[in-house]
Amino acid sequence: MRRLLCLTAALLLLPLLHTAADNNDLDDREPDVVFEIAAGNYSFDEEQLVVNEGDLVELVVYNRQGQHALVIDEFNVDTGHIPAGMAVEVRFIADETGEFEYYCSVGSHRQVGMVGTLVVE
Ligand SMILES: [Cu+2]
Repeated sequence: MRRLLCLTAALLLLPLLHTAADNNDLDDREPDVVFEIAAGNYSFDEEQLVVNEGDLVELVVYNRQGQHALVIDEFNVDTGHIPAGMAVEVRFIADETGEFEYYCSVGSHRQVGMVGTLVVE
């Protein structure tokens, strides 16, 4: 049963789009922490992410429906618009402590509350 669920989850996350050439130097390393975040109708299913300063963070952002994106300005994270049914993987180094907002940059989604908080401890 567990195997089937894992397989289903893997299929849901495919195909995976790789982003931005500027993240290539991070591709060879194992991330310190990985979050899978689903984007749906004007919300993310994870409203708070907690990491440690210096972590190599990987976000796998899956778009269930509609058009969405995930942006964290302070860390130059931007998935770009993710088509429905697709996932995008982004990586960054959390090299500054504090609380940072992540948000959907599509339309007015940020204004209607499609946001979350990244906490770097
Ligand atoms: Cu959105």
